[in-house]
Amino acid sequence: KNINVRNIPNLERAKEIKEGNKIDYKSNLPEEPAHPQPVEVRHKHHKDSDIPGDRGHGVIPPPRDPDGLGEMGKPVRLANLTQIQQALVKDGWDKNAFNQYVSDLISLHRSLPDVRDKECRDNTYLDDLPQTSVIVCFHNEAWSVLLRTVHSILNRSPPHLLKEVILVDDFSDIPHLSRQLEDYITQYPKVRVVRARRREGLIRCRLLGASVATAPVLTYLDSHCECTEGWLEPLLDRIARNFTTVVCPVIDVISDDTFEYNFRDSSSLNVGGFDWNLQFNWHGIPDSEKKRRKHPWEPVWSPTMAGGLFAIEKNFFEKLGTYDSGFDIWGGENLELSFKTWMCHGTLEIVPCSHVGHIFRKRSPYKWRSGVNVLKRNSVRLAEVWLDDYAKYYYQRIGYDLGDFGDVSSRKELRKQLKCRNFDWYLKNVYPELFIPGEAVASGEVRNLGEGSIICLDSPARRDDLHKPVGLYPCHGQGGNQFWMLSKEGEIRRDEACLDFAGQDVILYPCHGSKGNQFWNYDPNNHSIQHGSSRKCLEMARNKQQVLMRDCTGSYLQQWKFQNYNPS
Ligand code: UD2
Ligand code: MN
Repeated sequence: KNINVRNIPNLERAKEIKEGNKIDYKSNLPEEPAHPQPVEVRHKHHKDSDIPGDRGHGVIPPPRDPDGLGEMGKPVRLANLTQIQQALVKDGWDKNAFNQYVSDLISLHRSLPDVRDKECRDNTYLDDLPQTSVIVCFHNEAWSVLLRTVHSILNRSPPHLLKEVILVDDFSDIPHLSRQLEDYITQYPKVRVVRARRREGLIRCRLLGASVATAPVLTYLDSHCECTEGWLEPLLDRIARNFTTVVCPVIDVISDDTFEYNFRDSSSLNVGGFDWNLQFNWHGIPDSEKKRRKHPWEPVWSPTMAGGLFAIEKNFFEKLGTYDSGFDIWGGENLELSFKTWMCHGTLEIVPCSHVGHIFRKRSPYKWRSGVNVLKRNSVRLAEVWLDDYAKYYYQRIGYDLGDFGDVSSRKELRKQLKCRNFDWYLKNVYPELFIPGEAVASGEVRNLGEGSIICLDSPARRDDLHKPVGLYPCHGQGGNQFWMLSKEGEIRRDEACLDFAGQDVILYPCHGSKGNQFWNYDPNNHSIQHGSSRKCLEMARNKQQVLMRDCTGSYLQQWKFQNYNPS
């Protein structure tokens, strides 16, 4: 077997690999809290060879109409709906946060375009790729969306590489997902349903799936995905070459409204990052990565993963301590696995030859636990265990209110046993692009100094809509939209977004690092904030809502104070 030794941290490990690649990772692991026992649904057993259709995985699908709605990933736009239909459309949106009515009109076996770069079709992969168990967790997923996920896996995975599809039901309470689902999948011997006995949340659900999986590689997908041709082989190939590589497909966008399949070509690929709210985000491939790779279709190193779609060698996942099972419902687990992978001697990659579509929703349609801020609790656990001293930047964002985050001692122990590198190493080597708040010259709110003024610089803009002008709002002392950082380079930043003035409004714009419209000079003596290229000064409008850019006058309307100012 062709093993790439680039990532092997020490001799001992290299020796273990030589001796047959069989490492008993489990024996050095701390005890995990017990996972609830799954209830498994069994079905009649067929031999694989008995079953035609769906690429040898089950019954022959009904003939597909090549001009049918949504075929080839085309958008479905409905017009002239009756009132009843309109009510159904609304109901579908309410229940799922996507247009279920449209999904129900599209074949469960619909065709998709082959979106890969041409080179990907010609690539050859290792002959002896490992098999995989595909694990799909769902909670109250729409029938057509869930089953289209399943059929896209069956249809577009080479039969010899797909060991099984494990559907893990996270205690859904809509009827079609019980008996009807069991009856339906008896036609497909590779598909198994496992049910959680109480609401576990997606993280423990994924662990439940892993605990019953039988293939050496685990592949996780969300329950509203569609796999495209050739998605699986390039993922397994990377793991076969180096079992410490964790791989993600390119995540294409299935429209939540029309179900159009929109793909990203490898020239506009993004990698994953995060900000100090510990929120995942996407950004362009850094120059160092562009240089390291010879072709756009080659795997690209990514500091983090989005979380839902990835493949990992099962033993390596276990070695890394899987997920922190103290994480509830949703969130944080993607960063945990990303940090661990890099810090504990693995590699995280996005594989441009592998494309899987996902329905991105604008809100979460299901119930969360009431009375607890689940995401914050998960993030605090993450910060406590993996961020070392850098945890303070996250704590600053949540007002140092850590809340009850439970016991993390076994996770800290795990990190110690694995001899993982520290977070400082990770930031310097894996994610040097990230702005470190401690390097800011000034931070906090930016308050106007006019007499009796309690007005602060404020921007509600989010990463995906940065174009709203930056404005003013009564100071609230909560950070958030009023939290700013002045960098040594003269940027006024909110994480990766920078205050930018191009002659019109003052807006937030992705930081580009080349000064120009993003260069500001703060003078702590006369309290002016002067813009570099235009030489104008930031001014409070008399309505105390907008900011203006005017010739510098020294007027109190142009006087500002950063909450913390510590030049070094
Ligand atoms: C993203 C990830 C998702 C997960 C999450 C952070 C992608 C494309 N998606 O959010 O996989 O990493 O970030 O935690 O990378 N589910 C359950 N039980 C629950 C809640 C959810 O089984 O209590 C299932 C749900 O049906 C879905 C999956 O978990 O299949 C992910 O949930 P989501 O689709 O709401 O998350 P998403 O895509 O917004
Ligand atoms: Mn999802």
